[in-house]
Amino acid sequence: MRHDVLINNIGQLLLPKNTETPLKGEAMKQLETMENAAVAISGGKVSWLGSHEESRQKEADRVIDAEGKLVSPGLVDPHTHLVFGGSREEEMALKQAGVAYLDILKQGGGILSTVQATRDASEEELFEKGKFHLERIASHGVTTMEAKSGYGLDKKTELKQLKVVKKLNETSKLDITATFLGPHAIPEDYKGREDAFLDEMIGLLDEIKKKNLAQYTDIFCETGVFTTEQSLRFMEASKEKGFGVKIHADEIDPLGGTELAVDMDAVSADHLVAASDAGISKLADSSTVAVLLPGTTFYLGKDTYARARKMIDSGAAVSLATDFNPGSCVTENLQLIMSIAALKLKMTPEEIWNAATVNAAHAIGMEKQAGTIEIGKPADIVVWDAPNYKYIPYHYGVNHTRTVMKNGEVVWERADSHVF
Ligand code: IZC
Ligand code: ZN
Repeated sequence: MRHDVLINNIGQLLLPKNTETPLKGEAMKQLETMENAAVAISGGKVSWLGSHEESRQKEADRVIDAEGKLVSPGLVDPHTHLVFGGSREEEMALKQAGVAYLDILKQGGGILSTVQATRDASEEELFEKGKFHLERIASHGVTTMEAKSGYGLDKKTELKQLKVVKKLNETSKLDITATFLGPHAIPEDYKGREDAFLDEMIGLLDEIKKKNLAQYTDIFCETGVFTTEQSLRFMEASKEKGFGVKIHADEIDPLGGTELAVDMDAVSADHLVAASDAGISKLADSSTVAVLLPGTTFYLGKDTYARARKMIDSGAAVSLATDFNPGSCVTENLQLIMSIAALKLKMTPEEIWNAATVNAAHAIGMEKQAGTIEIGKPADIVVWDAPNYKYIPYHYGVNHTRTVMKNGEVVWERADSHVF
C-alpha cells in the first residue's frame, strides 16, 4: 500500500492512551512513547505506525523528515472565547492600580466593554478577527478547539457570534466545537432582573439547536454574575433541549459550581480555583473533566492557583486550556499554559501532555476524532522543534512547533529549525 505521507526519523513519538472515559488520577501519570518511530498517513487518517527502521519498506508520495525530534498528537484547546470585538488593553492599568476583575465588570467594563464592541462589529469583521486569532492558535500546535459565544448578551449578537464560529469551523482546517455562553454577564439594562435575562437566554436554545449553532452550553457561575440556583436552572433547560453542559465554576468565589457540574453530569467544569474539598472528591468520582486555566490566574495576578495536585491525586480527570479572551487571559499560546501548569499547578510533564491532548478532547466530546495518534483516526499531528516532551513545558513563552498537520494536511510550518 502506498501512503500519502510518511513522517519518519521521529526521535520520540507521544502516544497518549485513548480510553472510553477521560484519563483520571494515576492514569494521567502514564504516557507511552515510541523512540525512533515513524507514522504514515492516507486519506487524512493515520494508516500505519511503527519503527523508523520498518518505515524504510513503506512508500509514500511525500516524506517528512522529523530530524530525530518530538512528534505528538495535535493539541486540543477546550476553552476559548475566540470571537469578540475590540480589545481591553486599557484595563491593564486599572488592574495594576488594584481594581479587581469583578469590580471592573461591576463598573460596566470588563466583559461588558467587549459586549459593546462585539455588538458594534459586523459578522464579517468578527470572522476576519476570529480567523486571525484562530491561525495563531493553530500555529502553536492546536488542531481541535472549542469557542464560546457570550459577548452578545442579546439574541442578535449571540447568534451572530455563533454563526461566525460555525463559519470558522467550516472554512478553516481546524475542528471547532461551539458553546453557547449566553449567561456570561448581566447586561446593564437587566441589572436587578437577572432571572428575566436568564429566561431570555433560555429562550434562544431552540433556535440554536435547530440551526445546529452549538453543541454545548455554558454559564458564568460567580458572585455578581449567576448563582448556583440560576446555573442549575440554565443547565437543566439546556439538557432538556439536547445540549451537553459546561460551567465556569468556582473561579473567584467558592459557590459550589464544581459540585453542581458533577450533579448535572457536565462534560467539563472549568476554572475551579476555589473548588472545595467536597467538590474535588465529587469530581474524582465522576467523568466530568476539570478544565484548568492557569494562564487566567497568572494574568489576573492572583497567588492562588487551582489545586491540580489534589485533583489528580484524588483521582479526578484534569485538562488544560488557554481561556483565550480579551480580558482575563490574552494569549493564543497553549504551550505557555503548559509551562504555567508545570510551574504553578505542579503538574508533571506526563500529566500536562495528557491534559492538553486526550483529556482536552474528552472535555469537548471530541475524543473519537482528536487527542491521540491511532490507526484510523484523523492525522492531527505536530512535529516539534524539541528533542522530547519534557522540553515543551520547560522552555517557556515561545512557539516550538515545526510542522502542524490537521487531517494529514499541513496547517502551519516553520522553515528554519533548531539543531539539538
Ligand atoms: O472577557 O473577561 N472569566 N469570562 C469569565 C471571562 C473571564 C472573559 C472576559
Ligand atoms: Zn472562560
